[in-house]
Amino acid sequence: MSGGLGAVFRDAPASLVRRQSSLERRLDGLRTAVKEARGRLDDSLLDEIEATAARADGRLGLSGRHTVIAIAGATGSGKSTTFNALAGAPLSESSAQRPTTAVAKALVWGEPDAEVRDLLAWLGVPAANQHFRSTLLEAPPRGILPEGLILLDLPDHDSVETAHHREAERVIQLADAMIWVVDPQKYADAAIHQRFLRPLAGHRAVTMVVMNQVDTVAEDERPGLLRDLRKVLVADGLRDPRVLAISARSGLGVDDLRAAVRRRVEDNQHAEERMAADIASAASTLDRAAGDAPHTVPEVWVDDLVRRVADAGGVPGAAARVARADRRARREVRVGPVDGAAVGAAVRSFADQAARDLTDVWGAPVRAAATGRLPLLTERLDAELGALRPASGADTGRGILAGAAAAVLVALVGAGVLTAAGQSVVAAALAVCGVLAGIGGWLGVRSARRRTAVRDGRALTDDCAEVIGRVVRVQVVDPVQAELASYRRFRAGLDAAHVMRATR
Ligand SMILES: Nc1nc2c(ncn2[C@@H]2O[C@H](COP(=O)(O)OP(=O)(O)OP(=O)(O)O)[C@@H](O)[C@H]2O)c(=O)[nH]1
Ligand SMILES: [Mg+2]
Repeated sequence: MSGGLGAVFRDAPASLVRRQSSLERRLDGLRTAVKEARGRLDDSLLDEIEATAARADGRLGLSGRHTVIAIAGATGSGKSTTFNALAGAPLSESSAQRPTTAVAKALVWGEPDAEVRDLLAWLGVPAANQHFRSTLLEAPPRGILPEGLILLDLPDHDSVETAHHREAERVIQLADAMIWVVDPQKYADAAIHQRFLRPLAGHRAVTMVVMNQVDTVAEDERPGLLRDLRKVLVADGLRDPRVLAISARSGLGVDDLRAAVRRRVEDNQHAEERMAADIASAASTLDRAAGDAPHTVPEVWVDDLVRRVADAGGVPGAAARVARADRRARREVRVGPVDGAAVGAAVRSFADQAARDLTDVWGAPVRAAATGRLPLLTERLDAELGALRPASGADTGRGILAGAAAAVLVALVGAGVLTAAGQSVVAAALAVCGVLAGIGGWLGVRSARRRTAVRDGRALTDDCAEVIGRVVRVQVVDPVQAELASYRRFRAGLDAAHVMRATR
């Protein structure tokens, strides 16, 4: 967390709400992402993330002067004994019977004002389980714990009592920071690692791990034990885990734990850090669930789709027939009907491109957007392409033909006159010129007609491309673009939710 925010935190009034505008922006981003993901990603996943956002929202509106630290762990690890040792008073029943603690207990190092009562109510700690330093019968020295600490003793997360798990899990989600208590026998048990420490690996800043009951282990075995615990925590994904060894029963290491708690409470950033870690983890979950998508459909993909649909409609063949046909026959050339299977294949490969880097869940609506109107697409294509009539351009050869005919006529008449005048050699030459003019004219006419036919063929190709482009845009590309626009808003939301990651 940035130093700036930390400074603001210390100087500001009690409520977190106004100071945490950056967290609020991140929360807004997360909510936007969830909104866009509705109907696309799994509902239960989105519900969970909404609940995370709601919890952060709830905490933001409550006391920023207090830091809630929950003591969590397996049954019998010594949570209640640790709680009592920290408090310097036997507040929570600890026992050899398992499990003992059923409902969270709170010790507040401060006055029972309205603000703290609101926070305790939000945490769901019943009034009977709320203890305040000033109201303890044997008030311990004021300075043993930091002002503003709310220490919670939780039920276990692993006993036969499911009500205990639920209570522990509920409060673990709300606390600003956690002290995980493990013991030398059960510290490697799967439950705590799989269900809590691994999913909370991103919450390192608000996680302390305590190896309790070290009095039961020979002194020379303790370093090896702690090394092994650290190894297990690293395997959980916790970077450079900090581990404290204590004996809550004998008091060994309890002062160190108190000092660690004091540093964290005086730092006064745990509420923010917890929320930031929750938001970052939720955003990463959404990230993984969605995958990546292009922000828009590139035009080359559309061009490619249009080309493939044109092939499926037999457009190149029709254009070639027009280019070969005479003027009357050109009018008879028809385009389509399209080959539905080939159109389907073209649309599917277009969809595959758009959904290539998305996960299956988010890819499915993108694909559905592309293929959802296939029957309508072929119907529209058949109707519009079928209605197209190839142009049959006027023969530009007419002028040439008239000119050539006039030249032949003049040559022949001239040749006749010259023959009559006894100029037979010149007359023959003129006649040859006339014949050549005739041949030239005929060739000119032929090539002009061919050019017109080729141009009409190209015009047909263009007309078809225009029709196909328009129909394909409405029936395929636009629905995909709408999906991608939603993805864009989702991504922007995630980016906003992630925004402080770089500074952490
Ligand atoms: N030897 C030894 N025993 C301890 C220590 N801490 C706790 N115990 C004992 O372990 C047993 C369980 O302690 P609790 O504090 O009740 O354990 P807990 O984690 O609160 O258990 P639940 O409330 O059932 O979840 C008790 O008999 C304690 O006296 C310790 O540091 N050393
Ligand atoms: Mg207990």
